[in-house]
Amino acid sequence: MNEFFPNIPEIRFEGKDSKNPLAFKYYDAKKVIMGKTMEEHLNFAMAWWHNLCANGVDMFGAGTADKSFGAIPGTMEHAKAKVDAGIEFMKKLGIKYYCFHDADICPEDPEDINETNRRLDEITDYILEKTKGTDIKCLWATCNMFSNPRFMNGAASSNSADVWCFAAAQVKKGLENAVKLGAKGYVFWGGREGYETLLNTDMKLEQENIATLFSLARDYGRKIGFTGDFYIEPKPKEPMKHQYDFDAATAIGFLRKNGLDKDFRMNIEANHATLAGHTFQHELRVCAVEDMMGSVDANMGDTLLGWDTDQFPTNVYDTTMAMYEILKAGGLRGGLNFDSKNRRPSNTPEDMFYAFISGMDAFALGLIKAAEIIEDGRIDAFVKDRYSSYSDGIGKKIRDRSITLEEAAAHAAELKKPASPGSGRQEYLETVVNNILFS
Ligand code: XLS
Ligand code: CA
Ligand code: CA
Repeated sequence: MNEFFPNIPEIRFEGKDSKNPLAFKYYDAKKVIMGKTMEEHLNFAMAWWHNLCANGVDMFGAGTADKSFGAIPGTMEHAKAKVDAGIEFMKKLGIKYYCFHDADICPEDPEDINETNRRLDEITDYILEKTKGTDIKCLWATCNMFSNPRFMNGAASSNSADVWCFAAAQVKKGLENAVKLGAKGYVFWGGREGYETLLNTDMKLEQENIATLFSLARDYGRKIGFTGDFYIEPKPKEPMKHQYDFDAATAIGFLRKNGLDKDFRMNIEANHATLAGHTFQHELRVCAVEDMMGSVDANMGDTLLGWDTDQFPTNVYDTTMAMYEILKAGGLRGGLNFDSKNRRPSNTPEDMFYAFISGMDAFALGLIKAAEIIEDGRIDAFVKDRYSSYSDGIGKKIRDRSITLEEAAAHAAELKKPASPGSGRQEYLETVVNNILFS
C-alpha cells in the first residue's frame, strides 16, 4: 500500500523532557490514572472533514494545503485515497476512532440521491474492508445537512416539505451507515436549523418539525439495531444568526419537552460553548448535572475573534477544567473528537501531526492535572463545607423538600438577621489550581 506520510514515524511517548516534535510529552496511552488508562479516558477521534478534506480555503482565499492524496478531488479514487491516508494517519498517532459526515467520505451526486447512496455503500464497504483487523472504529456518524443549497432555509426546519424529506432521507442512510460501521453515536448538529430573521419565520412549526425528524430517527435507528447514543451538538450561531440548539440547557429542555431525553445526550464542543457566552467547563457541568454527558468535540476558540475558529486545543487550564468535569461525572460515553483544523499557513503533512500531538498532549496533561485536583481534595472539601448548612436542621428540611414557607419565615423571624454566608474564597481556590498545575 502507498505510504501517504513517508516522513512521519509512529508517534511515541517520550516524556516531558523530550524535544522531539514528533513525540508525545504527556500522552502515554497505557498509563493508568484513577483506575483507567489514558487511552480509555480520552478516546481520541479524528474528524474526517478537517483532517482529510479541509485544505485551508477560507472566505478570502483558496486552499493552501494539498489534500489530494495523489488522486483527483471529487472522484471515488480520491474518496478511497482519503480512507487509506486517514487510516495511516490514525495508526501513526495511535488514534482509534474517527467521526465523519456523509459528504466527507464520498462526493455527493448533485442530480440524484440514489447515486449518492450507491457511492456511500461503496465507500463504507471500503472503510470496513480497510479497517478490518485494525482497532480503528467509528466514534460517531452524522449527515451534512448544511452545505448543499437545498438547505439554505434549514433542513428539518426548512419551509419546504420536499427539503424536509431530503433531510430525512439523508438521516435514514446516515443511521444505516452508522450501524454498518459500528458507530458508538449519531450526531445532529443543526447548522441551518435556526433563522436569519423572525420576519419570515414560523418558529413553532420549525421546532416541531425538528422534533418530528429526531423522533423518527430515534425509532428507525432502534429498529435497525443502532444501540448507541444520539447526540445533539449545541451551537448558538454561525452559520445562522440564531440556532435553535443554542446551548446545552436549551437543547436539553427541547429533548425533555419532546420525550427524547432517554435516547439523546450532548456532544459538547468547546468553541461552541464560548460562542454561547459560556465556558467549556460550564457546558460540561450542565451535562453532568442533567445526566446528559455524551461526547466532546475538542478544540478551542480565540477570545479576540467572534467566530468558530476550530483551533487545536492547547490551553491546559481549559483542558484541565474540562477533564475535571468529565472525571467527576464518571467519564465520557463517547470520546474526544478533534473537531479542529490547522491554521491556514500550517499547510504541510508534518503540521497535521504536530496539531494532533499538541491537542492530545494538552488533554493528556489536563487529565493528569484534573486527577491531581480531585486527589488533592482541597477544592471538593471547600465546596462541601460551603454548603454544610444544608446537612442538618432547617437546611436538611429544605433539601428534603419537607419545609413549608411558614416554617422558613418563622426561622427568619427568630434569627432576626442571618449570619454572613461566608467568603467564596475565589482567589484562594484559583491559587490552589495554579499550585497544582505548575508543580
Ligand atoms: C460546526 C460543527 C460541525 C459538527 C458536525 O460548527 O462543529 O462540524 O461537529 O456537523
Ligand atoms: Ca463540532
Ligand atoms: Ca465548530
